[in-house]
Amino acid sequence: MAGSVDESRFPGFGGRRAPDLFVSKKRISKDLRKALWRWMVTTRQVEARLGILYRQGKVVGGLYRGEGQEGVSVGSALALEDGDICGPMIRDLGANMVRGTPPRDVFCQYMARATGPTEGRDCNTHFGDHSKGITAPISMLGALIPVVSGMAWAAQNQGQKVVGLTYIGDGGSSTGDFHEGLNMAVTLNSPLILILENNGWAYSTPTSNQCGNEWFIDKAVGYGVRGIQVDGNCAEDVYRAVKEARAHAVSGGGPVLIEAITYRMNGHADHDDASYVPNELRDAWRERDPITLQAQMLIEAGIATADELEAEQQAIFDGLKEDYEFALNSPTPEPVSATGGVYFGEERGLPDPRRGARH
Ligand SMILES: Cc1ncc(C[n+]2csc(CCOP(=O)(O)OP(=O)(O)O)c2C)c(N)n1
Ligand SMILES: [Mg+2]
Repeated sequence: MAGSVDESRFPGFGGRRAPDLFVSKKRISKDLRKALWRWMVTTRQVEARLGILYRQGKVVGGLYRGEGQEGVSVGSALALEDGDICGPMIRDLGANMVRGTPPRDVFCQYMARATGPTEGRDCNTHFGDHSKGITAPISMLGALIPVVSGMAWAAQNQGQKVVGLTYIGDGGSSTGDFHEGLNMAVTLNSPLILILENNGWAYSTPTSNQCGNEWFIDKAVGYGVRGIQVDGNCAEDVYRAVKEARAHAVSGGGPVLIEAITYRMNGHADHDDASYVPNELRDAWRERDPITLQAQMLIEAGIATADELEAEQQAIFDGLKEDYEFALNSPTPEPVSATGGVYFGEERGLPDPRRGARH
């Protein structure tokens, strides 16, 4: 049995055996190491701007952020290849954007504009684009697992060498759909990669109150699937772990469950002040911010200087202005269009305002 958890690396996760972390020395190109940092910064900044818009009353509905978990969402999505299917959940805006959703669409979506991906029909995370291989999240936790698994299995049956990647939280892994989805995936030998984002909390419920496993990777044994455990705040390790899982799944090895140990740096959503999370725990995790860790690695490797990263961060910040202003200046949908577009190929009640602008 391994020793106990290194509390300085995984604050709050003590009292169990040390995680059996995935380690690989596979080389990652300089460009990719930089891209990991850039996508994490972009994700953080889009969400920060959404936070401001939320407080101004401009966001319609809730705002669920993935702050602190960008290493998981960005690192995993960047490891996918053309044709792969990705089904992000609420903490995975980074994956959604890496797969091709532009920030402008994200702002339009959250402000329920007619110019957004759902044209104002949904107001937060429930959007996707099959042409980019993005499957929209399903609110019922766990329900996306059998869907993405089925899509990946269908693609495999058509001879495609692709995987389906989706995500679940520690809390969501206690649902029936998690069990049924993973069980179905393994019996079908579906090329599914399921990332279990273990951030210690399911809303205000700590892990110890809803699951008896020491680590969630232990569930992989129960279902007979390959399990990989990774430091979710190291985007490069997440990237390597997903590459490894991808190779396993496309070569017919079946599904892989990856437990990414990470932390939720905000409340469940912006309406939750997370007063139940001890401040010292959040502060300790701030020391392991995935963006700071990646920046340190880039600087130490001589890939970028602190000044260069600072300037690039500012450029990303400035670049988003045009996107959220576009959304702010976009119309909300015409009420008469609400009943249109329900069935495939059906005309909408009014001309689609995006068509003129985009097609
Ligand atoms: C089946 C189901 N039960 C409850 C909810 C309400 N709900 C949404 S998110 C959430 C907490 C999820 O926690 P976890 O799975 O750990 O993900 P995290 O929010 O930590 O990323 C709950 C209870 C839901 N959407 N679906
Ligand atoms: Mg959780």
